[in-house]
Amino acid sequence: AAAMKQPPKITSESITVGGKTYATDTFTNVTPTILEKTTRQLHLIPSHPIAIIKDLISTSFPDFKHYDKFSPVVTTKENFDDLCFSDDHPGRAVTDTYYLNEKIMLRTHTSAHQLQAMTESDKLLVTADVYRRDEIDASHYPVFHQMEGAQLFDTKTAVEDIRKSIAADLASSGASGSINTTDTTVITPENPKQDCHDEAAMLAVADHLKHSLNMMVRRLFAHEKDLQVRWIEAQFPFTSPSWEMEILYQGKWLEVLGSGVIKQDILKNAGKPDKIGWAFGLGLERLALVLFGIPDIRLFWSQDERFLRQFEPSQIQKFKPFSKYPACIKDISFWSNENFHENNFCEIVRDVAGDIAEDVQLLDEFVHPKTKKRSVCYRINYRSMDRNVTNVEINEIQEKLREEVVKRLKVELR
Ligand code: FA5
Ligand code: MG
Repeated sequence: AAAMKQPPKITSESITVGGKTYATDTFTNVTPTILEKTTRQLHLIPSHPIAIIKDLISTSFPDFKHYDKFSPVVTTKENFDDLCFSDDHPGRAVTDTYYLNEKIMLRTHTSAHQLQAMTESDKLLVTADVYRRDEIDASHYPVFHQMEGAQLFDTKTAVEDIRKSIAADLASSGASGSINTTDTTVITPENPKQDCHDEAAMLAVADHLKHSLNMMVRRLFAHEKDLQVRWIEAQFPFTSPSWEMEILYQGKWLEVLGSGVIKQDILKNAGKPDKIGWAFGLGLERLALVLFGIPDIRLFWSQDERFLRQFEPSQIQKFKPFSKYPACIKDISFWSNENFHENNFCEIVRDVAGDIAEDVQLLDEFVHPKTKKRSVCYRINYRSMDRNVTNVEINEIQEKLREEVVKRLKVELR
């Protein structure tokens, strides 16, 4: 963790992060703005909303080993291959993932540490910052935080062990009826049982997974009298069957986590072929936005005392908005080309403007009738969370953006 605090260095030949140096190549697409985020470690600041949620959730898993200091720099083997991602899985694309080089990347999920943690523990949590190239708006940010959880059981005794464990939990927690889930696990051809699994053991593991996570959200949302939760079928390369949990919040179903029965190949690779288990990965920002009433995901990264001073360790309290500084809006139009990808454009915006870029919207596009060239126009909303931005300053950023867009995307400005 201390190593992660050292400022990253980036040159055309190499990247140094967390005290280690990696050679760059044609895959390299991390930027200084992104690498800087690796030093922040919000989940390790006790009075930060991300860490508060992390601590509250972990009280629902008292005897789990909690790993929260893994480096964000992982191999493509750890992030993808070990988790049964196919070679052509879209998550591997350079448009979606930050690469230091062909084999080294910033983790896109905490599942990248599943295998290592499972070789050591049968009950584990992993909390970490994760990185994904993405669009820009109030609910998307290229860095967010996940908590992974997994629990393994002896295959032979799983059914009996789980029955006892759920009964004990229900007895000690009093009523079980205050959560509204009418869920029985149904196995469908799209969401199958693994051939190697005994059906009764698999169903018991699925029950234990849903039971454990229902208890966790019920604790977290203790103040919501009739919290609505539902489980829907999902698909992940590393679990089968798989589900997502959604909670009803202000009239909308909000996806909170992905989960499922761990692929047996992963347990074999972890040296635990005689175990069966579940895993989940949840988004801490999603829960923090809802529980603290935080309106913009960029606020988590604010260094403004008016934000940071509001929170105390282990306590959920509603965020009190402070006045927003005015926005400055600029448009940019250019002729795009076949290689153009919106995420690459957004990356340049982040790189030249940093957190001042609040929102990027495609305003207009058309194809020239004669030349067949495609023209796009993007509107960028610039606003600081911490101070007033001047028009002069934004004009400079916009000018720099225009230069970089031409240089890096090889497009023609209009
Ligand atoms: C995963 O990342 C899987 N690794 C989860 C998993 C773990 C499944 C173990 C099975 C077993 P997904 O991409 O859906 O799945 O992300 C998981 C959660 O992270 C989401 O439910 C959401 O809460 C959060 N999340 C995903 N994308 C974002 C984003 N752009 N911003 C904030 N939170 C996000
Ligand atoms: Mg998902």
